[in-house]
Amino acid sequence: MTETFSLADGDALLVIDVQNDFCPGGALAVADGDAVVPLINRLGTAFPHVLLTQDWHTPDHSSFASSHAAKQPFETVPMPYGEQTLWPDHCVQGTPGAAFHRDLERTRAELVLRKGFRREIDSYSAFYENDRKTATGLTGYLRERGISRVFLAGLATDFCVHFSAVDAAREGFTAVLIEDACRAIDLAGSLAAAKQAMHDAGVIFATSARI
Ligand code: VGL
Ligand code: ZN
Repeated sequence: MTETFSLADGDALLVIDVQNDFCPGGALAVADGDAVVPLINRLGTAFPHVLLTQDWHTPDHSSFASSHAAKQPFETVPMPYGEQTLWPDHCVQGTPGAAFHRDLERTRAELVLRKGFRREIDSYSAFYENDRKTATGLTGYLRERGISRVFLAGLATDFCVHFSAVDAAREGFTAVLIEDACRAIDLAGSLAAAKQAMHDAGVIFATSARI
């Protein structure tokens, strides 16, 4: 049975990384990534709060394979904070690839949260950087604005959406993944692992038609 949701004042739509580089033609294109845009635009009209995140890396970011000698994208390297997957250069600050998809409705967005902007550390989650300790401030923002339930949509299901959803639940928010409004990279089973981790963290799985 799929749950139906009625929205209230404390509900926010958290739109993760709907940027050109994650859409077809982009540097780290997610298959069918742009298909989330009309769904998110429709959902955005129904929510009292809409928040966007933007992956926002320095040109020499340590999560880029190009910053490491003899490393290829999708290999991993040990970092002081743990194992880091290396990516093609993407979402470089101020470039067209880092811009939001042109059709993404953002007029009503009350917050644009940038992440991954420090060279030494990546940030998949909208709440904590990849050391899992450095806070972005989003928890405080949500609490101070009286938001208690966070619905997540965007790119990519198995990385930034996944880590954001798990952290939202850990921070004590009700976290709802809008599955059909997300698309995955699916690197070596990462989608199945992400779904398991979200399930284990208590994230609720939903579809946009029920909201
Ligand atoms: C993402 C890999 C690298 C994402 C961001 O938005 O899921 N994935 N940077
Ligand atoms: Zn990134």
